Amino acid sequence: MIDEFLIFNLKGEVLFKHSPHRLAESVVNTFIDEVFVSSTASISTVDGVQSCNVVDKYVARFDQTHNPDLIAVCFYNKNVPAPYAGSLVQISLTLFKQLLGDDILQNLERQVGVLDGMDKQLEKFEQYYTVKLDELQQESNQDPGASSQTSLPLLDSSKSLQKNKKKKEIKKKLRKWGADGQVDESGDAEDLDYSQQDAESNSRTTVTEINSESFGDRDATGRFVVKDLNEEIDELLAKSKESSQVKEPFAFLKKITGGKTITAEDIKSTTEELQKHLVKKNVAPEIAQQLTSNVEKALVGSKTKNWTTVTSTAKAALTKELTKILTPGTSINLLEDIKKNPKPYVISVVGVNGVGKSTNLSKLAFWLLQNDFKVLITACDTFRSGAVEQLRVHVNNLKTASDKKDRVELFEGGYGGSDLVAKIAKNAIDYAKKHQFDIVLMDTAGRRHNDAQLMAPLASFAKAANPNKIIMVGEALVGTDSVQQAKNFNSAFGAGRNLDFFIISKCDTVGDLIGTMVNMVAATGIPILFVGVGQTYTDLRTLSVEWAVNTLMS
Ligand SMILES: Nc1nc2c(ncn2[C@@H]2O[C@H](COP(=O)(O)OP(=O)(O)OP(=O)(O)O)[C@@H](O)[C@H]2O)c(=O)[nH]1
Ligand SMILES: [Mg+2]
Repeated sequence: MIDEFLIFNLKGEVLFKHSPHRLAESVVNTFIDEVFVSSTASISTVDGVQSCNVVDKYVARFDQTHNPDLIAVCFYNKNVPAPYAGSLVQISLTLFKQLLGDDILQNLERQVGVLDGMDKQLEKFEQYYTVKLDELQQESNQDPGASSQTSLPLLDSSKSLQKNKKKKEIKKKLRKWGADGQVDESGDAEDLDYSQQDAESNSRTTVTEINSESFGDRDATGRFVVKDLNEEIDELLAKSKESSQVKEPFAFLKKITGGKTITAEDIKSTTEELQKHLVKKNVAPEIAQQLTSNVEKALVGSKTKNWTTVTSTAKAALTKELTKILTPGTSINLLEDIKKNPKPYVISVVGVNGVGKSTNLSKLAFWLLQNDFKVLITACDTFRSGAVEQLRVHVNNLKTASDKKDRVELFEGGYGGSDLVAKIAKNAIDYAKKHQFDIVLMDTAGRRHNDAQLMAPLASFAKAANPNKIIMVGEALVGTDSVQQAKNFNSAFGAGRNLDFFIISKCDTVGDLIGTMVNMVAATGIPILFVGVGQTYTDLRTLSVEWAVNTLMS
């Protein structure tokens, strides 16, 4: 049973496609790559038609023709063989060339679309293809042990020719249709009596299985007769047999291996479109520009696989680029790191005002409590009024929500300046050591990233608390400003100390406009630990890079 049949040209344009079963695009791409681009496929020739294995379970039977240069390929699953695939390829390619070849050459000369103005011929080809496929399938069913050779009418030995002629005669008598498109049985009762044939062939040649509209013409008396169709197909095939055959298989296909060398000009409009697309997704213009210029650098001068267009080549390269950026270069296994290090393990959370620092710190605490750690939450936001009380509420909630009353506590020292922050940080660590806390989570005050005076205390805080990890919370809503936010926070902790992770909060509020995460990671190279997806303690998720990239590219 075939999965897909294609006719395409050297530019990789698909001129005809029939997909009885869904075939993954990757199978076709692998075939193109291994046969025409890298030439790594192991190709054999069976009955004059090439054959190779593709992606474990598929077989491709393929053939080519000159003037115009066309390739036909048929894929089937090894486990469900289609012994007629080679014949289908050969016959269909011949018919396609006979019916459309001259017009394709004319269109090439006129430099218009390859199939422009050829609807009728295509329709006709489709009808013929359907007839032939049906015929080949029936023959194969009747004689499952038959090799592909036996199903090569006209192009093959006189023996198979005779055999097929006989079969065709039966069919010719069969397919007669009245003016109303119904089967015309007048005087044809004998023709339609299949009781003499074996039961199997009977079930396959029942006239009602044939759609009168799918092929053929009405004759002068208004009857819709398929035999004309078969005759025309035979004529076309015979005519083609007389014309010269391709002498050196694949000689002309070598053109395909050369591919198209992509120029800056080719790719410019595509990368501009991709840039606009990224900006619409909330990626900052400078990051979008940086990403697409990486795509340009990677592709200009390279050769396209002819199968793919410059646009899809560029899209694939951008997908790769985004995946590379969002995939953490270092381990983000925080639990493992906590276990490896001496207690208490200190984590501080920083970011601009209102982005969700305290909420996401509480989510982290909930997660750590689930992992049986004893957690001390420290109120190092000594600036904003109500910040300490807010954390107190969170700690009380966590005691109830986690059902681990004795495993989480608040350490607080009131309100005051940055000296107080450093003092609270040190005292909290001492307290944690004394009371065997595994982890100290330090909340900090929100601050504007472009206000040097507000940012300055972060360096002294980092020195006093010496956190194992500094996590910046950035909200997905922010957009373009996220680039500068990430850069400024990353460089706020003094020489030799950077951010360790991001938590991107409020991802539940932006739909597919998730460009902020790309901005922050691309600007700093710091990986994303979690994304926040709501306001409750369980609304924390690890980032699926695949999901994020698909969302950005969609
Ligand atoms: N929808 C949604 N809301 C969130 C998320 N994270 C935090 N919030 C909400 O954002 C608001 C601000 O959260 P906070 O945790 O107080 O933010 P903050 O950064 O600590 O604020 P300051 O301490 O004032 O700088 C609250 O209403 C939170 O419920 C999230 O992932 N999704
Ligand atoms: Mg806060």
